[in-house]
Amino acid sequence: MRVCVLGMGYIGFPTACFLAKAGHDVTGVDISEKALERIKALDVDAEEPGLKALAEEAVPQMHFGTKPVPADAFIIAVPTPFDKETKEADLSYVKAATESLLPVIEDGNLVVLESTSPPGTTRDIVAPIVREGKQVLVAYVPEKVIPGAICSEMVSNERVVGGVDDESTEAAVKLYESFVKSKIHKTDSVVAEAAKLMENAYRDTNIALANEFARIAENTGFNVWEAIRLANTHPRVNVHTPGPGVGGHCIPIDPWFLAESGHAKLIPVSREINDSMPAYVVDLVKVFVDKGKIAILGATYKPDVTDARESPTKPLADILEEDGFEVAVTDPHALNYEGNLVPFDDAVAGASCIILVVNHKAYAELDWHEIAKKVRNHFVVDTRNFFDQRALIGAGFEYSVLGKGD
Ligand code: SAJ
Repeated sequence: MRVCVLGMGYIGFPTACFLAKAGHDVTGVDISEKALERIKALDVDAEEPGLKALAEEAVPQMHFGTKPVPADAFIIAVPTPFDKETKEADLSYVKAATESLLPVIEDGNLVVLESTSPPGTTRDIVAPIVREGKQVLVAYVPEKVIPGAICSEMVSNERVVGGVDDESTEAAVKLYESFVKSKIHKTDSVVAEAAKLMENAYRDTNIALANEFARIAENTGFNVWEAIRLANTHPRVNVHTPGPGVGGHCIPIDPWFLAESGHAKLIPVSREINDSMPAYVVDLVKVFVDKGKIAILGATYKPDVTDARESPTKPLADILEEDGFEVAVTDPHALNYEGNLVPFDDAVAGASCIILVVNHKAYAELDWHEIAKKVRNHFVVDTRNFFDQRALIGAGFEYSVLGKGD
């Protein structure tokens, strides 16, 4: 089958590669020439497990261009940013990508939207554009992969396929069956869109609950980590993990696409709780010091990835600076952090307090005796319950752990 994938980002590119590996004739389309040049040069995220090898195998078999070419199936995997003012999805990329198909689309073609979108987008926005005077099949197939395991999850995760009609669903299932090795669930496009958003809203509200438990624990005098561990031994309980806030370009944003309906109460409150965590971490720092230099370890939105989008590190650094602290942020992996990054040794030199924001594997091996010689004051705030407390105490540090009130 000839497949044209629009958007060579973190979903579109590996999807195109897997389709090419499955034997399809694939064209990768992106409006950015630069992005295409990087892909053709196999300059892909080397820290994403398996991506480089996948690219090496698939890219030589693929075609690339800045405009769609005639194909049997089109997959749209472009960003759906979020308007921070209105808290609504910005569908301009989805609309532009859909409209860019008009010069090449033909009767019998399949158009699949993968971009995370508010319920109704495929039926009410994508389908009317491509079906104008044409018999086109249209479906929504949400992406499910987690950064850090994109290449394995793209093949092994169960998928939901929702057509705007049954014929569209069947056509999309056939396409995805060619590379997905797991169960494919059939539904309609609106249910598929809603289910995707519910997955991330579930995670966000659950993390908000964990963060609320952490605050209760600190003020009541118990250890939330131990309490969550024990609560989760119940067969029907899965409390998530507290932390300094929720980052990434999915979980802090997608829940708003459901709240757009105007019928959400819990979702906005959960967002507010999670967004308030950086300020809460600043309060933990102030128990130790009220001025001086603060070293922040970690700028990415989660451990051992390069992506720093929406990471809680930036708001945390901003609040500390507004409060008169000097801030130095360090990270061994971050590629797109909005602020300044410095090497680890520079960050801790002269620091009055060290905050762990991201529990990168590299931070498990820190030599606290060496760090103790470089800092000004021996204080640590661990927001991930990650550090070996005996090592910290042994090196003369005082520390607090978010959620440990015992
Ligand atoms: N976090 C916590 N506590 C937890 C779990 C996560 O504070 O217990 C924080 C992390 O530190 C991070 C943020 O939440 O800052 C988000 O991380 P994540 O690992 O939960 O999720 P993402 O954004 O990397 O990927 C999610 C995934 N969705 C679900 O697990 C339901 C992924 O499968 C989706 O494809 C992706 O969103 C997406 O693109 O929608």
